[in-house]
Amino acid sequence: MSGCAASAFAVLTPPGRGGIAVIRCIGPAAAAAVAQSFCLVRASRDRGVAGGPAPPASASSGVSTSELPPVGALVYGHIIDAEGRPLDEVILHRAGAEAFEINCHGGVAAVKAVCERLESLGLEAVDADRLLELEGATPIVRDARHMLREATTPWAARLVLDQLNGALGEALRGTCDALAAGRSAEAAAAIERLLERWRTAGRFVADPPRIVIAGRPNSGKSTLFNRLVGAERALTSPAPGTTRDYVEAAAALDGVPVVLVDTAGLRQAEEALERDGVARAEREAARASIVIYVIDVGAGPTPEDVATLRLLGDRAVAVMNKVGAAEAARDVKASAGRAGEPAAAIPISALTGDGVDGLRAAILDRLGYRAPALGEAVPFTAGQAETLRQARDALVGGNALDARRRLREILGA
Ligand SMILES: Nc1nc2c(ncn2[C@@H]2O[C@H](COP(=O)(O)OP(=O)(O)O)[C@@H](O)[C@H]2O)c(=O)[nH]1
Ligand SMILES: [Mg+2]
Repeated sequence: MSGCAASAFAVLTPPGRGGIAVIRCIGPAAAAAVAQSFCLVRASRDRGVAGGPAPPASASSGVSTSELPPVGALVYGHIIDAEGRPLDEVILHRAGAEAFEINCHGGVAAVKAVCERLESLGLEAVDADRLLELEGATPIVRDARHMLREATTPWAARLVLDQLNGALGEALRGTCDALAAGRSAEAAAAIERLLERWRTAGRFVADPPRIVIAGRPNSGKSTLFNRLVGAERALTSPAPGTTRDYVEAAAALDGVPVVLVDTAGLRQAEEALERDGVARAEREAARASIVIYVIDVGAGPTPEDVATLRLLGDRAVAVMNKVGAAEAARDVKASAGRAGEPAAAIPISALTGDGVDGLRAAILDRLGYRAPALGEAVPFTAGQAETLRQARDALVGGNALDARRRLREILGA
């Protein structure tokens, strides 16, 4: 950490109840505040994990800053109030000369007690993002840490971790150097490559695409939804029209986070009960990145199915559901016809899962996804992408200086 003027702390763990909460304290006043509120508890042989007698809860008076653990060390003790009474038992980690992490119990009351004590000793309470800012973290590091807290799949976490470890920063610095040396063509190609990585991968981390499953009642939408989500989430029934509303769930396709939406049939509602659901289905389809349109192979595509698929155009991925194992195993590419036509429908069985891997691949393909290589530079926020586009436009306009300024903005340089 490069020393920062303000002294502050933030709870790094999410709000609510948990086993452990981590409170990070930084700044020139952090050591004094931690020393005043911390009381070292000597390890006792009597006190196992099972909970032997607690060390005497007699009043104590904190430690001097010279008694604080060295950088990198962890010590066990208590956070104490102004009278020296224990507020919680903690593991104190000295993360840097002016950085401490208090690992206390994750209960709401324990966290509140420790935070109030730190505030009373002059440390400012801030949120985790602000704390990183105070510590002088670059915008990429701040965004990456934020995204790592939000990431819902290991794929997304790994992609962001690569950027936290410097992949994006290195690519941007290389591009800045190229611009400074007058190698504009090289820089333009590098910016294009980064924008391409945003479109094909990074944007899915920032904003998981919505995938709506539509089709006539009883075609197998809810069964497919459950299979793709990997859990029994939506209600399925042999009676048409069981899903009267829509259900959505966070899911992953080969690790790429998506939001799946199961709907009532997209069709002229005859039953009043289904009418609301159908209207919602139409609204949902309008908001979707992709619509998986399910056709029951037994019923075959109706004129209405054909019309709906035409309307959805490129956004539709048609599937022919309830096919036998032999048909589903056929190469997806073997089916002829234009995208969005029933003839191009991907044969699957939502019930057995046959053909569903092919469907996953087809969806990712339609979304324009391409798996990034390990350690590859990938912009992962809409803000980074926007600034890259501005840099590209500046370069197209012959303003290399402005382009470089934009790139340095992402770097925080
Ligand atoms: N044989 C067979 N039946 C299926 C398949 N997919 C769904 N079904 C059945 O079709 C019926 C309707 O399914 P459901 O998912 O509720 O359809 P929805 O109305 O479109 O949501 C249920 O009895 C399912 O078990 C499949 O691939 N093969
Ligand atoms: Mg249903």
